[in-house]
Amino acid sequence: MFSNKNEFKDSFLKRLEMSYGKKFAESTKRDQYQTLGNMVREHISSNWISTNEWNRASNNKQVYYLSIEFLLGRLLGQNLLNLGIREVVLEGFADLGIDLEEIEESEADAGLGNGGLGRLAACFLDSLASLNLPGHGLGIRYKHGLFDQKIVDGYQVELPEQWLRHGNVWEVRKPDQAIEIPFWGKIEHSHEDGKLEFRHVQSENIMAVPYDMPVIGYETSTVNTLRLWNAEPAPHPPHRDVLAYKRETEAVSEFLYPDDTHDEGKILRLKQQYFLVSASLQSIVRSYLKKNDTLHEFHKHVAIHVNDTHPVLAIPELMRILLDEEHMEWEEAWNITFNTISYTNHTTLSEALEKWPLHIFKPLLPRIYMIVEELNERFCKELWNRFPGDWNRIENMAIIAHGVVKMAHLAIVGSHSVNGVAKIHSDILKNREMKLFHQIYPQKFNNKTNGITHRRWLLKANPELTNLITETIGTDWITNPHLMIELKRHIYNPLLKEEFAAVKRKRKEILADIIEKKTGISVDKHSIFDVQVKRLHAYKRQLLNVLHIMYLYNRLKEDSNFTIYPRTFIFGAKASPGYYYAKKIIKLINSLADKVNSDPKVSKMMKVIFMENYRVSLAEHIFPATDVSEQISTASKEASGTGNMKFMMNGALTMGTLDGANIEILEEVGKENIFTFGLKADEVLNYYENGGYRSSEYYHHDLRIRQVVDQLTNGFFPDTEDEFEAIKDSLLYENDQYFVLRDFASYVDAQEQLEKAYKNQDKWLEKALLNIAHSGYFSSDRTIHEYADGIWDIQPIPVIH
Ligand code: KOT
Repeated sequence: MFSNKNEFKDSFLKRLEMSYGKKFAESTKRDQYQTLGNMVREHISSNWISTNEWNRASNNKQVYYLSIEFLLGRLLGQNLLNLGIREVVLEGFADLGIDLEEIEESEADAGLGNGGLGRLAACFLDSLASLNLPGHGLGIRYKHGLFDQKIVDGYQVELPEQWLRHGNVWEVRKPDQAIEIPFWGKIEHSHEDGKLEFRHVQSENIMAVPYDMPVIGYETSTVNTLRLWNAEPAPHPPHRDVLAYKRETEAVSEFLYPDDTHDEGKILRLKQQYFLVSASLQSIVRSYLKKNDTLHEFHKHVAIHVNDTHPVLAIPELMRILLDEEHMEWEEAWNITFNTISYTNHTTLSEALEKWPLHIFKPLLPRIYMIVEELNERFCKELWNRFPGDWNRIENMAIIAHGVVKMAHLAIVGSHSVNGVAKIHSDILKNREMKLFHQIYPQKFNNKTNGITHRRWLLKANPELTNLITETIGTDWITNPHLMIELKRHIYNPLLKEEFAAVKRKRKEILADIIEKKTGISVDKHSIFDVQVKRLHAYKRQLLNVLHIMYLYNRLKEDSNFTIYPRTFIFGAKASPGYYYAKKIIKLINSLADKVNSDPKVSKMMKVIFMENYRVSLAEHIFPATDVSEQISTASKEASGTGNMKFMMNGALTMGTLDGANIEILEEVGKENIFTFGLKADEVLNYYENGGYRSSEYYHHDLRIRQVVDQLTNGFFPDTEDEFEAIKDSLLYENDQYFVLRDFASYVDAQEQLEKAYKNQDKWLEKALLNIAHSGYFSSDRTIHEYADGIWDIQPIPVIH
């Protein structure tokens, strides 16, 4: 079907006509997309079946990655690339006058995630399959992914996202494998043969129907599975308003909660979590019991990973299955459970820590609550034996305390591995946030620095740079990304520098065209493209970037001798709909853009662009075109960051604080090849502990700061006098919790250094190439190898021929 372009064309045209009953000339882009998608699915079906068959037949250990989010983006282009058939399709389409890129771009993003956590899960799936590892994703098939963002008058407006509007060619519904999940009701117990038996009665059940999506490895025959659960009414609805029951049931997989690093605490969210967990565990156990008689050795053949605490009910759910359905003793069930489960922590922000009030938890999940209660009692007893009389410690470590279930405590106690996502983050977990747990379980704690799949973020997003690397060092790096380091020998080669500059220029032109099309603003293609794209959050400090731009504006207006190297400041960010401050910052960026871009003099030297609806597919155009990557979070707050790695891999230089994985980027490239500034993590944490920071001092003593802070409310932004008062208040009256003013001067200095460095283009190109050379370490292939060896103990499956 895809072995040469003529064969491809024939079969494409036949299929198109057969499916749509029309001639090619009458077909729409959607018909063409759909036809190609179906052909690809058919093409991989035998490998998908054989991967499943192998997994069923062999005794190989399997890993299941449970995540409330999978931020996949578009799939057609990546699938064609991984299958090695993109060229054939491109050529065949060219003959037919079809632009493949246009067809690819007609696909909706699968945006089932908020940001870093969900995108990490997607990168991990790609690495698992590409490394032939038996690893599968389990998530929720949200009808609406993360909202679409529109900017109206500078404000964010949220619209429901509709990725399933035209169907989803990649999914296969499996109604025969549906699973029933009980909520509410009560637990009855009886004694059978001297053993306690529990029965969940009067429950309201929800059906979880699986939709399987193939996860296609890069140039391998492995096709793993991402199973997304859809919530539907159960065959025997409860005796009440049937329509209301149907509505409430379907609501469970209707929307993704739009909160990044924030816990919403709503009952529907807890329903989603148990829905995902129970469906997944029941289905894993069911398939395990098809080839094994008992679950006594379950943990030797199955690893279950929970992506943050959202799926942590996997612990009591597995206990429930082992106790109530398999009739195991507590001790054995517990041994199997914590040896099966491993947990990743993604943040230390207190507002993200999940705590479920008992008045919500207990009635919704009565049996699960009983198990958590028992777990808590046993754990507290253990603590009591080890630290007799230390009430304070027990209170601080308990799973249930002060009327809430602490999900992170449940996760640590019930798993054999707890990992952070960058060295500094794992250290903060061990030495500060989870210190008490580290004391009793030192062997559980470990670090797995995040990574990104170079197949999407380099091969797919930046084919021009991919070709250049291959021309320089051959092709081995593609399957062994750590070999990108071989590029280091060539960074002084003038020809390579020139060619890299040409690639960057081309990608900047492409982005400039997109910007012009979307915003009507024409940007200088020769300016520095300075980019901050990520969720809007106070700790990520988009505000620091804004204040620096305002400062440059002021200098340009006030001092005719002051000049800057032309720069285009690009922002992209979604704010959680209920996050008042974050939405104000979006308005502020847009007001600043209006002010700067409409100034005849200043706009010759700089532009400010806010790109609407930042998402995976837009990111693929942004990373390759960037010169400067803004990673300016308050030190200690960004657990890792992964955008920093995507920029680096595409030859941008980082402007960053010593936070998250920025520190490891610095360790890789050396301090000449990155720009760092600001407080260090321990300085920030000491301020939090001991006080001593007064933002007003910085406001009063630094005229540059006073001017920009005053401009937030003094009419500098026309017609917005009251608009930004809350931002000013956060800086002055709330004592600037994220140290924006404290780091301002240091940021301005670092930006001056950066500008100086950019002016020396020749050196800059060397630095950019060196960053690329060192980015292989940040491939998620390295990360997944570390998980496979250090946590899951899984082996690659043989490649099927
Ligand atoms: C927390 C609660 C709800 C939704 C998302 C989160 C979340 C997201 N917690 N951490 N993250 C980010 O995870 C990324 C992947 O590990 C990190 O790179 C990033 O620093 C975290 O903020």
